Amino acid sequence: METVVTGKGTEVKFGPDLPTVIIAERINPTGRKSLAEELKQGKFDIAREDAIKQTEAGAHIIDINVGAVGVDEVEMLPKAVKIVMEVTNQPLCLDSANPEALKSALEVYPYKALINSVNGKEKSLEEVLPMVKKSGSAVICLTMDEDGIPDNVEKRFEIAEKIIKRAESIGIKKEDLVFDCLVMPNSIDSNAGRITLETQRRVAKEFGVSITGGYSNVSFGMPDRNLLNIHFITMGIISGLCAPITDPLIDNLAEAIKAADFLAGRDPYGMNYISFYRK
Ligand code: THG
Repeated sequence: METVVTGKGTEVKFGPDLPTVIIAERINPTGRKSLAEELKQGKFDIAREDAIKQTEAGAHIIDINVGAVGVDEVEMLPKAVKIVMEVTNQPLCLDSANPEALKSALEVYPYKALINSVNGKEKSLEEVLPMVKKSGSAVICLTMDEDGIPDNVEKRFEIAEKIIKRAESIGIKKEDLVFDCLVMPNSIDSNAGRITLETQRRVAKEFGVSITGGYSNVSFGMPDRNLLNIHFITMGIISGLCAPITDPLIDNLAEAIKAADFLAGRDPYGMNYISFYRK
């Protein structure tokens, strides 16, 4: 099983038996006042610079989220997509809770995108899945529904099953569904990380699908967030994680991922690990 997304002349593959790929999270105004301010003024200098820096740091896929108070995502998401395509050939992950914004961004993206996201809510399934099918994109599936984010593995698993059934019923292939078992701040509930990882293992084992997640969420409210983020990603990698949404600029992250892939049997003979050190 392999999930494939594309950019200009670039193809990125990930899956349960493949090396981990990085979905770069920095183009997101949440918690970044300067970026939020810039987007409000209709400017993209920081976003452009972030796309360049993240690509140079080895990001495989670039997430674009322009959601902030005072920003019209339907107008701004496609504009950001065009700007980012000018400076990187990596595939894009179109990140919005607003289906209309996803639609307008898809209209300007001529390759196979990763849509972020659909969830188990009836409204989301009805609006987003047809868009996925029509555009031939892949999509991130959040294991939450009308009742919010379940606090237990069983319920998250059931939502994953529901999304798979609905997607397959309209002809979307399983390899185009990338499950996000929901990463929550471990500072609020000490079991948050454990629940995410256990859900991932169950979803991966039962359905054989690709797994992603907003891995930086785990460390909100704690000191040395980068340390926690690196460790949670390496723990995720042995629990089905294929493509974390994270900050590729974190020191030592790339090394840690190469090591974890090798130790988890996802880098035969350590070829990637070894060639990384030759560089
Ligand atoms: N699942 C999916 N998509 C997502 C998320 C998810 N997209 C958005 C988010 N969650 C993942 N992206 C981020 C981006 C930034 C941060 C966390 C998650 C973050 N930012 C710092 C802060 O807010 O303090 C600021 C960074 C800086 O200033 O450099 O932590 O869960 N599918």
